[in-house]
Amino acid sequence: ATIEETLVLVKPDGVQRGLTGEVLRRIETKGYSLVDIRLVHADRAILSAHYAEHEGKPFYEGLLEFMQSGPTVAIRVAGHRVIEGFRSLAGTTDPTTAAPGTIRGDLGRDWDAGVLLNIVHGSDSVESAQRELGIWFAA
Ligand code: DAT
Ligand code: MG
Repeated sequence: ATIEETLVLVKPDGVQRGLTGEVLRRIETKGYSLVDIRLVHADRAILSAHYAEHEGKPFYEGLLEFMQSGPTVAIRVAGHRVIEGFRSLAGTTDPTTAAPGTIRGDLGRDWDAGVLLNIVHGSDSVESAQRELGIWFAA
């Protein structure tokens, strides 16, 4: 079977802008299932685990600081090929050039914040999804 689970985050910019419902609406109208959801004010330990692959990059410290600036909504989402499918709904990383019709393309823009504020995160592989779900939905 190709039913997968992925981690979606509505990042602090999305929560602060009141876009949580809009992101949930897009996930639900696409036909994916919400399995679990929680509001997390992430600390550095969670974020350094989540973003381990980016450690040392120029935007890393700004990214961790921004992600601690307010609550994040973490969502466990299930569906057929949902990992790839949610990445497609989200659009590409830079919200200025993300395609219209996508979450980032429709709702995001560049804010000159030292880090790209792009509203959502979606896991990029089965391995990433399992690893990230363990971080955000740890007991
Ligand atoms: P994605 O979130 O599309 O998977 P990523 O994993 O490469 O992108 O990067 C994680 C986050 O870091 C991304 O959502 C926003 C920020 N970021 C990535 N590349 C950046 C860059 N060149 N400048 C500023 N922020 C960046
Ligand atoms: Mg990524």
